[in-house]
This record gives sequence, C-alpha cells and structure tokens, in this order.
Amino acid sequence: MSVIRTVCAHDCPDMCSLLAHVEDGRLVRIEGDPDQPFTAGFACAKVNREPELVHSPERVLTPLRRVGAKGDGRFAPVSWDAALDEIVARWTGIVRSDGPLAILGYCYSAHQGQLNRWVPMALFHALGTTRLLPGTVCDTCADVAWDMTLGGVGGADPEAVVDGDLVVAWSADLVTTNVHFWAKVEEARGRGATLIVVDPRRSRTAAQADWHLAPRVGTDAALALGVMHVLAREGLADRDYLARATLGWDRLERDVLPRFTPARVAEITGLAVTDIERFAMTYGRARHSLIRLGTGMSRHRQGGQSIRAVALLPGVTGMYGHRGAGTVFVSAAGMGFDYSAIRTPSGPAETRVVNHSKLGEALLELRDPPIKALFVASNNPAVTCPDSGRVRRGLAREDLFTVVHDPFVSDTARYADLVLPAALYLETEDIYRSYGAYYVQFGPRALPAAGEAWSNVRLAQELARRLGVTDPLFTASTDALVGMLFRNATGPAAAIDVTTIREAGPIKLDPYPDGQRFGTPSGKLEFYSERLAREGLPAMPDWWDERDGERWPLRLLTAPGYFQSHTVFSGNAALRRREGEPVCVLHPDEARVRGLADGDAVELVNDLGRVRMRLSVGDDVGPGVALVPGQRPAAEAIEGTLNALCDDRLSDLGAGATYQSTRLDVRRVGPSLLAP
Ligand SMILES: Nc1nc2c(c(=O)[nH]1)N[C@H]1C(S)=C(S)[C@@H](COP(=O)(O)OP(=O)(O)OC[C@H]3O[C@@H](n4cnc5c(=O)[nH]c(N)nc54)[C@H](O)[C@@H]3O)O[C@H]1N2
Ligand SMILES: Nc1nc2c(c(=O)[nH]1)N[C@H]1C(S)=C(S)[C@@H](COP(=O)(O)OP(=O)(O)OC[C@H]3O[C@@H](n4cnc5c(=O)[nH]c(N)nc54)[C@H](O)[C@@H]3O)O[C@H]1N2
Ligand code: SF4
Ligand SMILES: [Mo]
Repeated sequence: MSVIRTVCAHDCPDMCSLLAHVEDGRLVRIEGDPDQPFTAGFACAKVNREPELVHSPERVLTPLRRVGAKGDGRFAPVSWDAALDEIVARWTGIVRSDGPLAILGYCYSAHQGQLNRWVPMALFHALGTTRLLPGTVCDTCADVAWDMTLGGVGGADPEAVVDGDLVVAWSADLVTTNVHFWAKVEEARGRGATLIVVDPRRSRTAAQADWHLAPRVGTDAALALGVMHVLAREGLADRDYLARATLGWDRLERDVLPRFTPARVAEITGLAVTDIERFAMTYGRARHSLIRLGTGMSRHRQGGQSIRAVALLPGVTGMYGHRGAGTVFVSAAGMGFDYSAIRTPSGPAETRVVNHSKLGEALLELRDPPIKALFVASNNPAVTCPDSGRVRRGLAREDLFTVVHDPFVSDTARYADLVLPAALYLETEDIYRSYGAYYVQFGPRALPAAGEAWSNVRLAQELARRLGVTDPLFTASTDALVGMLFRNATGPAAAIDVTTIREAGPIKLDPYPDGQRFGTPSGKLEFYSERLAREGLPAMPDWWDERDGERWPLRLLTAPGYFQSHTVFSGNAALRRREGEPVCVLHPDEARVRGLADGDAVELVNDLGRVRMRLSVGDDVGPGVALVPGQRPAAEAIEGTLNALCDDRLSDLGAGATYQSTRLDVRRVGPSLLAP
C-alpha cells in the first residue's frame, strides 16, 4: 500500500490536498491532508467516495465510435489510432473547405489543474478556430462585477475568518460548496463569532446559522443598498475610510440610497423592516466582519448589480481597511499568474467567439461558416448549459462532427461521433492553484489510467503533433509546462521556487503582499464606475423590477446538489443514490393551490418546454419559488433536464447565464402521461 499526496481537481473553491491510499493500482481510500491547514484532514462527502468514481463500472475505457443515432448513446470500441486519424482527417477537410472558424473546440473546468484545463484550449487558440468564451455558465458575471468594483485583486484569505466576530454567507451554501471554509467559520463561532446567512432558501448552511435572512431571489442589490441606507443614517458609515479609499460614495448617498428606505427594501425583498434594520445594525457594529460572496445571486438578469452592491458593503464600514476582513471571493485574481504561455501560445489575436451560455444558438444559427466540428472536454453542456433543449438540437445535427473527451458517457457524449476516454485527475499530474483560498500545489499522479484513458494534456499534445502545430508547449514535459506557467509570474506567485515544486507539497501564498489594495483604474473601491458609465451601464449599483415573463407564476431557484456537483459525480452509483431522485421543492401553499402532494410526479413547464420530476413539499423555500437542487442527467429524472426551461438571455455584466430569471409553473403529471 502506498500513500500519495496529491490535489483534488474538482471544480471547488477548496482545492484540497489529498492523501490517496493505493494498493495494486487501485484507489482504496482517500483522506484529507492533515498537514494542509485549510484542508485540515478531511475531504468532502463526495470525494470520500472517490474510489467508486475512479473504479466505476461506467467508465469509458477505450475510444468509442457512434453506431446508433445521435443521442442514442450506442457505440462500438475503436483504437486510439483510428479515432485520431478520423479526427485529423475530418478537421483538415473542414478547414480546407470552410476555414478554421468552422471548428469550435474547448475544454472547461472539470479538471482544475492549470495544464489539463488549459493546454487543450491552447490547441484551439493556435489553430485559429472559433473560440469559446468559457465560464459564462458559472461565474463571469460575478467576476466582472467584482472587477468593476475592486479591480483585479483577490478577496480576503478565508483562513482569516477565525479572527472575525461576524460572518455573512451571502448566497453561499458553505456546508455544500465550501466545506473547509465552513469548518473555519465553525471555529470562529466557537470563539463567539456570529453567522448570518442570506439565501432565499433554507440551505444546509442556513439551517445551522445564528440567523437566516431569506430575501426574494434576485433582490440582493436592493437589500445591500438598504443596509447602506441604514448605515449612513445611523452614523455607522466609516466616513474617513470612504473619503480616503473609495470613489463615488457621495453620489451614491445622494442619488441612489434615498430610494432604498427600509420600507421599500422590505417590499422588494419580502423581509420585515425590523429585520433589515437589525441586519444593518449588526453589520455596522461588527469589529471584524467577512462576507463570503456566493455566485448563486449573480445568475440572473441583474446579477452584476447584486455582486457589486454586496461587494461594496465592507467599504461603507471600512472593513476593507482591516487585514483579513471584507469579502472572501476570487483569491486567484490576486496571485499574479501570467497564463498566456499555456493558454494563448500562438494563433490569431482575435477570431469568432461563442458565448458558453449560447452554445445551442451557435450550433444552430451560426453561418459563414456554420460550426461543422465540435470538440468538448470537461463539460456536459447537454445538461448544464442554458436552453439545453437547443443545445441538444444542435448536437443532434447530422452534419456536425462531434468529439467528446470524458471519463463517462455523459449526456453530451451520447451525441458524439467519437467518445474519447479521459483520465480522471488522480490518474494525471498537474499544477494547481486555488480559487477560494491561497494555496498552490503540485499534484502527482496517484493511479494508472483506467483502460486506455488519456489525460487532457496528452490528448491535446498528440492532436497538435498530428496536426503539425509546433508551439513548444505541445511537446513540453509537465515540468517544462509548469515552468511556462511561472515564467512571467508577478506578486505572490513569483515568490515560488519552481525547481522544488514537485516535492514542496501545499504552498501558502501571501494574500496581501502590498496590504489590501484595489486594482480599479482609480486605485479605489468604486461605488461609481467610470468604466461602466462608458459602456452605457449603470455606474452605481441599483435594483429595478424585472417583470418579464410574469405569465408564469413561479420563479426558479437552482442550487448546488450536496452529493453531486453538476454531473461530475453521476458515474458514482453510491452518490447517485445518496442524492436521490431529482426533485422540485414547493412551499405547502403553492402545492395546495395546485392540488399537489409530496411525492407526486410533476411537470415543470414554461414557453421553452417541460421536464418531469418528483415533487417535494416543504418550507425550505417561500411561496412563489420552485427550487430544483442540482443539474442531473436526463436518465435520472422522470423526464428531461432542468436547463431545458432556462433561456439563454444574459446577465447585465459579464455576459453570464440567467438560470434564476426563469419563470415557470408546476402541475401534476397524470398517470396516463406517465405510462410508456
Ligand atoms: N440550472 C443551473 N445550471 C447550471 C448551474 C446552476 O447553478 N443552475 N451552475 C453552472 C455552473 S456553476 C457550472 S460550473 C456548470 C458546470 O457544468 P459542466 O462543466 O458541464 O459540469 P459537469 O456536469 O461537472 O461536467 C463535467 C464533465 O467533465 C467530465 N470530466 C471530469 N473530469 C474530467 C477530466 O479530467 N477530463 C475530461 N476531459 N473530462 C472530465 C465529467 O465526467 C463531466 O461529464 O453548470 C452550470 N449550470
Ligand atoms: N456539492 C457541490 N459543490 C459544488 C458544486 C456543486 O454543484 N455541488 N458546484 C461547484 C461550482 S462549479 C461552483 S461555481 C461553486 C458555486 O458555489 P457558490 O458560489 O458558493 O454558490 P452557488 O452554488 O452558486 O449558490 C449557493 C446559494 O445561492 C443561493 N441563491 C440563489 N439565488 C440567490 C439569490 O438571488 N440571492 C441569494 N442571496 N442567494 C441565492 C442558493 O439558494 C444557494 O444556496 O460550488 C462548487 N462546489
Ligand atoms: S471539498 Fe472540494 S476540493 Fe475538497 S475534496 Fe471535496 S470537492 Fe475536492
Ligand atoms: Mo461553477
């Protein structure tokens, strides 16, 4: 038995250091590294069951070629050579007839190693194909809003929460998506800190909080502006700090805050006036407060306003002036990596760009040239992209040559002409940097690859070789690639010695090498953003009524699954069982008026389509909301995948997805409809 210290590559802010116990090439147990202070000796409920994912009987072990109709998921094994020959022949032919823009290739976030995430992207960059603007399905709205407010700096060190007296988990279900920060929050509470959760549903975290505030979905900007209104009125604004370190507070106080009285904010959010006042007073009086910003509140049409308004709050009380206080968010933004060598080695500076959230439209509507070849790695857009029905119609095109690189036959892979077996992270080596804490770590390979699986890096390098792409990174060893990533690093990342990184284990970066600064054009925290004004967008945070689509009575609330993370653990049968069948949660009042009972088969419906799942009646959400936790493959629900109901309109900032602006209704599925 050997114990290998490596890194968890799942898309998760914690980036745990893991101890993989391996016997005869099999993973027998996984354990959180006790010597990495943030991981602190434990893994999460999902990764504790990692042996069942890695050794799942559902793994793809050889390249597969489609033998049935697109979407059927019927394949026959082929050799790697045959598969690669076919890809090269098809792509070369398409480039000859239509040019490189007829190809769309990308790799997304399911492997968080910097090399396995980005070397495939570098290949398509070099080839000059149509490029994907990645991450609009996730966090680009929140990232741009943060950047327009604080600039390109990282948030507070999550480990600093232990020094605080108030933690606000604002749109973040810490127990589920950030469990190692949760452990630190618990430590802080043990020393007397208070935890407030702001979330429209009673999440696992909210259920354990000192206080749960449940505003309506999409009303966070109004709530934050209401809090500022009270802070200003009660003399709790730190006016010295505001004058010294921020821009535009005077204008906000004069032009915006008067409209956000507690009475109006109560109307907008559905919270009681007394609760808004009490929340503001508690926040204003804290000695050392931290807001953990969550991205859930950014995934609607005014998402950018929500993030901006909440991220500005610590400026009002001067918290950004205290080391380790303020907000926990996007740590990686402050690390100083220069990614260009491994992301954009060569190729035209600009080509056609497809927004990740509009993949379906791109596959069906683009002309001159249309997309004729699609390559997808580390992403399952048939389930997780907005308007997934449209994505599936695009994937079903007979004239689209689709290659999917995945450890499992995902819903997307079912539409592929070729499925290529991907190694899971424990079968790869890579360099990691956290996006939710301040660690960098090399993760060695812990296991041999299952069957004939290849890592993302190996596939990209082999395709480059066969296509004659000669940039050095496509022949570079892992160590050489790591060197490229660090070559032009500045700030905290530049302090790392690359020559010893393989053996170094977890390396903690200095979160604030220059004190807590802002990276905006003014060098200040921007209540007023000239950059936004120039783009014709609201220069100051605001909230307005979004009445669109009101003919559907309920608003969708989506939230992460506890035993699932999107579809990445779908191949683990034990976790599938723990998560249970996909459900829609309705408040008892909403169930009653529809004559629905707990456990009924229901249909969620709107103009885009219908999906069917089981109903769960409960008061974790208030009236007016349909909560659906997780994004699940079609085969797990009664019928369909949730995102078939979410349109592909974009958020106000960062061109992000707006799942939570979805309106719909829920109704009973008659027994006759359920019959096959
Ligand atoms: N309704 C709704 N939709 C959402 C969200 C929401 O909150 N609500 N959240 C959005 C968010 S935050 C995100 S990030 C996206 C996530 O969307 P996706 O990126 O589609 O996430 P996964 O379902 O995890 O799919 C990842 C795929 O990569 C495969 N994979 C795992 N490891 C590797 C590897 O090393 N190499 C390769 N080649 N493949 C690998 C997995 O088997 C899986 O099929 O979903 C978005 N969709
Ligand atoms: N177990 C598990 N872990 C995960 C994931 C997963 O799916 N499952 N996904 C991973 C990925 S890709 C990401 S990006 C991160 C995301 O993790 P986070 O950034 O922490 O946030 P989200 O998961 O997007 O949403 C968290 C909470 O936001 C709430 N919320 C939704 N809308 C609103 C709103 O309008 N206002 C407020 N105040 N709250 C709202 C939801 O109810 C939910 O409880 O987590 C990662 N970790
Ligand atoms: S908490 Fe996140 S980083 Fe840690 S083991 Fe679980 S998925 Fe991986
Ligand atoms: Mo995400």
